[in-house]
Amino acid sequence: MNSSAARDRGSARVRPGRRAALVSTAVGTVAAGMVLALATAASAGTTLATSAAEKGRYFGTAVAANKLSDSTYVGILNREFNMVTPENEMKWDATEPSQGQFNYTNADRIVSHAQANGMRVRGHALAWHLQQPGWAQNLSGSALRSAMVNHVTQVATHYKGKIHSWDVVNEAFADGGNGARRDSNLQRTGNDWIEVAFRTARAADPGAKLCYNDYNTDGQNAKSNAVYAMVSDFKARGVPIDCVGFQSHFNSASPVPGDYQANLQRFANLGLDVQITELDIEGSGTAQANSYATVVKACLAVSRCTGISVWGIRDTDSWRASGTPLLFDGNGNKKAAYTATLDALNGGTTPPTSTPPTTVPPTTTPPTTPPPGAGCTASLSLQTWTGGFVATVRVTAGSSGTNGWAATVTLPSGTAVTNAWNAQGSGTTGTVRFANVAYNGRLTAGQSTEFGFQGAGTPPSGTPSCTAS
Ligand code: 9MR
Repeated sequence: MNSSAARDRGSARVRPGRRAALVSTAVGTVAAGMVLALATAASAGTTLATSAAEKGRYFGTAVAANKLSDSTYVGILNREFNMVTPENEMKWDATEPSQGQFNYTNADRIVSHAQANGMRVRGHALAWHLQQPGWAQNLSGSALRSAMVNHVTQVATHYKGKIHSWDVVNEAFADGGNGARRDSNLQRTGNDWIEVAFRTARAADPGAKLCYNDYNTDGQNAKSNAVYAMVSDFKARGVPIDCVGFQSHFNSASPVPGDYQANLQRFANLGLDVQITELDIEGSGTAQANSYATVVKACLAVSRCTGISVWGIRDTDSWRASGTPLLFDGNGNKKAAYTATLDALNGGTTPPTSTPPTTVPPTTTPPTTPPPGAGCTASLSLQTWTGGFVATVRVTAGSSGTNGWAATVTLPSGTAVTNAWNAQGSGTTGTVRFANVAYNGRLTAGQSTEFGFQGAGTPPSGTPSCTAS
């Protein structure tokens, strides 16, 4: 029995009802107004990843390594998501089954799949009271503290440069309204165990964002207030923390709180990112769809809410399968909740999936020189440490928008790119050209997207050049 299961006790299970049928728009006669509407909608994405990317967010899912041989599962994964969280494969019991003996086989499979398909990885989780190997459960005091530090160092080092965000510490606060830390073997090593884990993770992988992750912190309550106080203290004392994850496991007994957005915003106001990390909402039909839309809109309304991950792909993949809490049914079909999620990501303008009109717009000869303000611009921000850096490049479309773009960065002599995300790099040294990937090439006028890369050596300076197509 774990705390998650305990959390479920007493929650009324919503029986899966009949899913709302997906409504497809029939295109009949093609009126001029319809053509205009389609042209407007064309800037909206048609998958969760593309639509989220157009809003500068990622859209992710938990992935189980043993499902990577399921073609339906992988088909949806590759089409819809650009962030993956190993559901169990990076946990302590999986990665260090015997003390000092590390096994990355299943986690590496997920990371390889992500890298081969242009997705990023949320690491989950370095220090947690659950899913500890037996040998760790039996340790205490300084022996356990040393084992934890070694575990964080080894795992974060193994995945250095490959992780977008790490859940460094998971679920360290108690339920029950008094805002206390959860009692656990890790907590009993001393109250500073959390900051020690964060400092250790930063030293091992300075390029990863470091998150605190928890459940039942989605609205303002005693537990989220306690996390807020800890994070405020960490920021004040310079303990390295970059993000807070809100798991967002919802059901009828624990629905999306009315102050969800306000709670995300107050954490963002502390000067860190917020992420929705394990979203699932039990239910069906319109009610479930509306709840998903509420969550997406809340994230989009908080500029530092950088992404949303659902906790599985199909209902049958869920740890709470009987609650049908996900976006795809057991056959891999899109549910009403999917459509509502995509629609919310698109700001209410999901493009029609029906056949486009056959009317061909008049062709015009493109101008040989771009009009003023066309093209794109790029800006660079850096996170540096001795011997390396992470660069984030923001690409902004000019007045014509883009169908594709490329940003060029000139690296100092001796510096090399070791890893890039959300863009395809050509070369690793000297002048490196980063072109858009499938989901972020199309930008409307003034719209921005970000890509990043990690480098070894001296960081670049100056403004990257940008060309649009
Ligand atoms: O989805 C995970 C499930 O397969 C495991 O059996 C379970 C064991 O604790 O953990 C589940 O994932 C949890 C996540 O790691 C942390 N937040 C709560 C999730 C659901 O329990």
